[in-house]
Amino acid sequence: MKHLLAIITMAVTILAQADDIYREDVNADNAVNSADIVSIYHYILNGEGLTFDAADVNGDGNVNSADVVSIYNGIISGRKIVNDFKPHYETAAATLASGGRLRLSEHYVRKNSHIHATLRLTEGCLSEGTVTVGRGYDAWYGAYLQIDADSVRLFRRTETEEIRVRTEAHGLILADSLSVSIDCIDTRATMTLSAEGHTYTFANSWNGGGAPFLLNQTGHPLQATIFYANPDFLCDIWLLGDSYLTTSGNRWIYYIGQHGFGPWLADHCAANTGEKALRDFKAALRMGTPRYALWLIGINDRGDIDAPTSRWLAATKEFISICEANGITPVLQTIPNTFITSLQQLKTHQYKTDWIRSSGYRYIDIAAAIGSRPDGTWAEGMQGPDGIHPTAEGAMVMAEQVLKDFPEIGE
Ligand SMILES: [Ca+2]
Ligand SMILES: [Ca+2]
Repeated sequence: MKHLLAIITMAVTILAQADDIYREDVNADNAVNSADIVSIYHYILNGEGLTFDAADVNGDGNVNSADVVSIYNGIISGRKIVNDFKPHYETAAATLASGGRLRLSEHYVRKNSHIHATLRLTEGCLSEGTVTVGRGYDAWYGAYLQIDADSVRLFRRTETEEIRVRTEAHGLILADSLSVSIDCIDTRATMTLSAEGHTYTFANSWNGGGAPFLLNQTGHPLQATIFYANPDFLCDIWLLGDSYLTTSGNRWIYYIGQHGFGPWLADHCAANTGEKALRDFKAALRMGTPRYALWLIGINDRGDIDAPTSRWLAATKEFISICEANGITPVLQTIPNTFITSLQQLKTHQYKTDWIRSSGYRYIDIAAAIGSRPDGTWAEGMQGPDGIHPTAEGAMVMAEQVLKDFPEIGE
């Protein structure tokens, strides 16, 4: 409270620009000031006066001191988040029959993902069966927790199989209710089970993507809710891509991250194609609107014969028209030719790259940066052993090109 009074005493008032409404303006009076801090404290203490989405200023799915800090930072720095009046979360609730599932939108935004599920249990239901909560059930990159009366098991999915990563005894008494939270920051998640006023928490590496879900396999009907939120939906920059966006030392995103740049939203999965990326972009747009959307897509689409492949081109054109209809600046990326070592096969994307270079839209010239050649090889030292991904040196060169062609990522 002392802190609150200090802030109020400062009485800093910054009037919002006439045409922008900011998320920090939680009480919607067109000013971001101490009154917003008072409003949010009132909501935290009493649960009244604001809607949940208005109070969750930073969009992480919780209303707490971090949102107060967001308002405070907005007042002090003058940098505020323009409100697009979208719900920055998704939720579903139902009484699930045994075998029933709650499922939210499929996308592959991973970092900063927050999943929260609640269950009303019936006597003994978890002695005979399980509930499963996570992302991507039956999908590549799925990761989820399967819970019974005694234990919680963490699974992840590869392209073809389900792998049990670890099993923990949770030590909770699961009688009336259970809540499950999975909070993923970057590539690690903290998992929390709560029941009867006790909690069990553990952390593990986490690369889960796909639709958030809850599955009832208890043999009994259960009341359940699932909630997904991600503060990255409020970012100005969205990156739509494939395995090139993995955070490892031979990917350009790693070197951009090393500079401390960001924040951005990254929606990516390995082998992503134009059609899948477009579908996920549409799902993500229900929860936010960026200023820039980067279309880093094409290397997994079919190779070109005498024109850009039609499905990639159709998806790319639709991506551009969605951007234009929503006031988003599209930024494209040229596609390196590859020589897939395992198949001894050239895959050329030259017509895609030519189309991008002459499209009139902004683009990042990755293909030029790494010296992509017509035979699928790249300049000396740039191409990794699989012929598709870069070496660390190639990734660094790509990062430099990204900063040159899209300097906004460093601002
Ligand atoms: Ca206000
Ligand atoms: Ca929040």
